[in-house]
Amino acid sequence: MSNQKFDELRDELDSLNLEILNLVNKRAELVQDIGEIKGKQSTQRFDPVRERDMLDHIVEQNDGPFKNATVEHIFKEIFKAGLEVQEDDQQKELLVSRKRKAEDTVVNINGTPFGDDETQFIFGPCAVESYEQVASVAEVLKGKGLNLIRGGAFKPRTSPYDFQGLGLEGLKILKRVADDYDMRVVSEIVTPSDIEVAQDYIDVIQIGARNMQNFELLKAAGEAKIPVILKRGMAAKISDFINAAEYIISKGNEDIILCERGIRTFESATRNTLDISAVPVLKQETHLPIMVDVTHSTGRRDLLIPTAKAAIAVGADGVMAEVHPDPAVALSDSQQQMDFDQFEEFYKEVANYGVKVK
Ligand SMILES: [Mn+2]
Repeated sequence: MSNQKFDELRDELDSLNLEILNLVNKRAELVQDIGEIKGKQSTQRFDPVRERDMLDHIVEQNDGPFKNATVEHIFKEIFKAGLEVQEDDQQKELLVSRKRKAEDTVVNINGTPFGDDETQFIFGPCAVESYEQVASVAEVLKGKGLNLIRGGAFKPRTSPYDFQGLGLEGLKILKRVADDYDMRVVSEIVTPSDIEVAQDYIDVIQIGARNMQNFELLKAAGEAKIPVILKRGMAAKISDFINAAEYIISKGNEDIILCERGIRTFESATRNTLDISAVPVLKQETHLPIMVDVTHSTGRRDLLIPTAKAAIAVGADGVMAEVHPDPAVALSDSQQQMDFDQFEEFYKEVANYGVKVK
């Protein structure tokens, strides 16, 4: 073969490559158009029957030299890349995403803004045990000018034999405390059908870590008229967490606060591993306010102050911690709740810690 012929063949190859590139991108554009139409009709994007038909049709026309299996393989990769383009587009479209809304969402909890320049705190006992118990905590918090209080009425516990909470009775106690002390109450709801009635008693619905992917509960919370604190599941990736929030917002409720509460890792020095970098990641990816639960992430009283400071330093909009008048006799999480003296010390250290990093 002459050198000239060799060069010609190479040139031809180069221009074929560009032709294929053009065609592949043209195909991707078509797939995007189809994806958009499908998105509007909310049809499933991946259609295996359609893909099989396309592959069969291509293989029928194959005259070689590639074997049918090779042709199938090549086209499967092209199809896959097309689907990925659709998914990227879909990602951009998430209602919770920064791409969709650049400015920070500030959640209004009955007059208390969450997500603006001020760091918010949510303290309170793990579980509602009695009016007197919650009221004594409210008294201390109110003395500090704090407006938000938490308390569990429905307690999803690891063991079915552990204290399961007072249920509706607990919500009624919270309501009384809220009225008597002019505070806003946060409490976990675990059953979709309880969401509606809960709104008569509480100001913020909490969805706990164990329910982060309880999709029926998320949808019900999305139809609620009050804000939602969504806690990260203990084995949930940040993308799972974001999608869980999307379930809520997709039903119309935009008042969502994300709560990092530690994830399960091999480390056993702390109850969970506080994923502190989740805060700035979530800040970048979403427009929602983010808080950190230092009690459940560490499970250790001696780590509450440094982790709360870390949370504020890294850009969290709020911190949650458990406070109980007498943790030793608490019906749940007795090891990790603060008593009033410890709370005093905690709040003194943390209340004015640094400036919120935006
Ligand atoms: Mn607890």
